[in-house]
Amino acid sequence: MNSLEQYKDSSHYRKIYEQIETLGLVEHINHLDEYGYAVIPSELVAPEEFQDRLRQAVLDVNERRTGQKIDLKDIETAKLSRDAPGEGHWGLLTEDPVFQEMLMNPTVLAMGKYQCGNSALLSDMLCILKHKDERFTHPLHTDQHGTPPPLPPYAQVSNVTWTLTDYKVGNGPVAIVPKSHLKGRYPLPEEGNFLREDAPVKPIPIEAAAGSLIVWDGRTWHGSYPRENEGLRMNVILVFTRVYMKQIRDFRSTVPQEILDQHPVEFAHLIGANSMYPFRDGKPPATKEENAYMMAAGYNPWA
Ligand SMILES: O=C(O)CCC(=O)C(=O)O
Ligand SMILES: [Fe+2]
Repeated sequence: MNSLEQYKDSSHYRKIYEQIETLGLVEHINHLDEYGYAVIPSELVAPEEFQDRLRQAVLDVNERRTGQKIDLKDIETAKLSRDAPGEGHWGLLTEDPVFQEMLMNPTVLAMGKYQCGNSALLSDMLCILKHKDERFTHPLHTDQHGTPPPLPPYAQVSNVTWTLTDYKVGNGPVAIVPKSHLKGRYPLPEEGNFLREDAPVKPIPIEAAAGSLIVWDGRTWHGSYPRENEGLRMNVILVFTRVYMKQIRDFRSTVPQEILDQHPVEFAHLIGANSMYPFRDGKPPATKEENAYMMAAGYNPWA
């Protein structure tokens, strides 16, 4: 028996699994377990109108941060003004309410929690805009930096990539090595450059229509192909992590109370606003209830 199976007979697992069933995601978690990634079609994610709001919000962030205005109608021909293969913008959560809605999207949360438990944290949220450029951006790596081998039999990080344009060969898609989550280690530097003729490890391009989620395990080896076609590839990436891990972004000291007030308490849990560590004022929390959701994580991978 797989060492994780024994923990499925629990309220923590059932809570997540019921949501997975309700949302029609069972075949996708099965694919994720077997291959280390899954592609979830846009019908199971969000309506077209929401997808357009997201695309516009990404273009607005890019304009605020780079000064380059790109019209939504031009994304199939646009070129970034920067002399690099792409632009990445971290820290999107407070840039636009649409990113907060995206975090609370049931399909996104179900996949993040399936991999990192009910106590999962948002580590950060970023967008990448990529244009035609021959240069290599991402050699093979995992997103679970600093987690030593042998890796545990569950994800410590989950990448939920929301595609905003079509991912296909030529469009600079993500490159994934199927089943590499089972290797239990990070790729070695000499295994990274998968574009070399004699590359020791060859990934496959992951095709997904705009609006899909591409979800992968923090242990999965992946990279990215250069974009050969005109126009932009755009995405928003939500990185989830386990409650005991350090988040990429310090949301606790930076998200204003007025934003927390607009969301259910789950939002505060997700960004770690009420995490036990680091201690507030150097002291443990006053009541056990405050951290019960985090303490539960020590007993079950889905807690
Ligand atoms: O842009 C890509 O295709 C891959 C980016 C990546 O490595 C990641 O999101 O973790
Ligand atoms: Fe990555």
